[in-house]
Amino acid sequence: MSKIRLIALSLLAVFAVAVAMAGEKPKIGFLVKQPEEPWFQVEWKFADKAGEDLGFEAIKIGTPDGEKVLSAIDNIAANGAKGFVICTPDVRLGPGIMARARSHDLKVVTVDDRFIRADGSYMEEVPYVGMSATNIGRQMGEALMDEMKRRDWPIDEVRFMVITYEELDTTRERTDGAIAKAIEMGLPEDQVIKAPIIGMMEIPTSINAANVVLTRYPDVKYWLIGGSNDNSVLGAVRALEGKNHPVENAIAVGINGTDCIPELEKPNPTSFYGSILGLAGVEGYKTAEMAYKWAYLGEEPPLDTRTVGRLITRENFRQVLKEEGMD
Ligand code: FCA
Repeated sequence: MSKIRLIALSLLAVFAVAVAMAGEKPKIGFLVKQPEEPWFQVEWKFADKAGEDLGFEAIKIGTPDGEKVLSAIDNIAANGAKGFVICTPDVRLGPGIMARARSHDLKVVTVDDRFIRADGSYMEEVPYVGMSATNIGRQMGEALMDEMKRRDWPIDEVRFMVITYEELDTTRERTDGAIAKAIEMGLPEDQVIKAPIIGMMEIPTSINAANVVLTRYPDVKYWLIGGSNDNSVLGAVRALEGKNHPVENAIAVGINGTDCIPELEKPNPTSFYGSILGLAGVEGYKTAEMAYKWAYLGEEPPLDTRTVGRLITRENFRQVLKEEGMD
């Protein structure tokens, strides 16, 4: 073989390896339980942003049940991913998810909903990023009570309906925090009425939960409404509308701040006063970055990272979303 041909061939080989390597972009999965919920869409958007900044690809898969989670894990492993972020559809799937991840040697970072073991204890060994739930709940309670006081409602004619989802620790801590804060700020404890959601946390299930309470308490004049997230609270607002409750005689505050934007944009105010905006963008970016750096660079993430919230209302939401880079 001529020298020139040999050099040409080896250059070609080097080129081929370079092309193959360039094609093998690092990959991580990003699995979420409710892909239709804007909260999770924001997380995905910012996971992509982290990928652009740091040079990896986020494979985004909606996984509304356990079977879908397991097949998604197999899928991303077959696609060459070395780790994933997950908001699980059921926290009790934690041990099973970890076993499947281990079988493919994948690193796992959890977001929003923390894995629990069969005995209900947290799987603290699995890195977690989520809301500072009690504090965010307390902010919701405070916003409701502040606005109630501003409107000068007679306290004995007020009831606080709380749309709960107590199966999930993060949402139970939020509603417990809201109730505790409202009581601290002067609401009598026996004026708190819980409305538990049966099934998934969605607007229709929340309408049902609220309707049970509204049917039992048809004569309440003033309602404060809080709940586990925006959709829980939006459902209760729709239920009040269904009963023709005067819009100005209810104050509703949600949590997430991502799923209520169309509500705040409505030309005529509804009873939905505001929401505690959580940092979906930061959570999406951070968890994707953590999974990537752990799986590809060997950097272990912290085990427990908490994010804060901020009240948004019709008056300030555009400005706050801009400040948080979420507009
Ligand atoms: C849970 C809720 C979501 C969001 C998230 C931070 O997963 O279901 O709506 O509030 O926590």
